[in-house]
Amino acid sequence: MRTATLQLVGLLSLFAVACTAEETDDKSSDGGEATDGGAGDDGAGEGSDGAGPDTSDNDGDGLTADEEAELGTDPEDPDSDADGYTDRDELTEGKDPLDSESRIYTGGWPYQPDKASFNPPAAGRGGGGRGEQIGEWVYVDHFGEEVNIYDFAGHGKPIIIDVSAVWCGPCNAVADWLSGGADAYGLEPTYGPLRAAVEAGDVYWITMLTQDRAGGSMDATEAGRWDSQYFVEGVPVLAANSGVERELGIRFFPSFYALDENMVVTATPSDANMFIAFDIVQDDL
Ligand SMILES: [Ca+2]
Ligand SMILES: [Ca+2]
Ligand SMILES: [Ca+2]
Repeated sequence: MRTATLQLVGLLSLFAVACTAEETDDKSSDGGEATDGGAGDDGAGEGSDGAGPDTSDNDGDGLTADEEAELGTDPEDPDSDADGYTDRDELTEGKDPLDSESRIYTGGWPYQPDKASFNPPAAGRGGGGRGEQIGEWVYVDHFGEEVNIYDFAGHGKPIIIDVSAVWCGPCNAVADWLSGGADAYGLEPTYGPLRAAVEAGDVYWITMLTQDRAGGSMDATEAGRWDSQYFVEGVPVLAANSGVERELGIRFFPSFYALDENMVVTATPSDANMFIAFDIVQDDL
């Protein structure tokens, strides 16, 4: 990693002239309402005739054999429609476990049914510093759906949060590299393994765009433009506006944070090395 660090010194001089996160006083942040998933459906499977209730759960999806029989879902498959979400989780979120077009997130982001167990601080109340847990942010993604970032918790995977702005050239350059396009800053020789891990879904990467091309508020349409331009499978582009920017104390764009699966910050960028998060996550792969 020493050579990597040296290479970065060259990179950083490029970034030094880059983007300063202006303290725009943008009040339109759409602070997170904690969506804690609709009313749980634990409806007891109504008596199967004859032999008594079958409460077995062979596929471990949280539904009993009787419940699955009633629903028509597969008692031997936790995800009957193979859309990436378990039968039980789909029911909890009001989705159809027998229709792959009906899913918790159109984008296929991970889902955490027990967000409360992480005791997430309210959005904006996280410390944002190393060792501290970040707040429970809910932002609209490029599909126009609200995404709770605690859905990325508890899957045993590290998370990189990329706080960027549409107007920021270096942000675009890094996104271009991540999507397999041009590599203006020569990141690939050092961070190719990280990029591959993001592509493989072994590292969750969350792009949070805080400002649009003109420094104004983001929306789903703007996020969609970014996603089309820099598409990476499994990477949500969130219209984050300036809320998370304030919580994390961001001073420049792009700013990369590494989080562990408990949403505790393990790396923050510094003036000397904005890619510390990349190093921390990649060294652990
Ligand atoms: Ca099932
Ligand atoms: Ca499913
Ligand atoms: Ca479904």
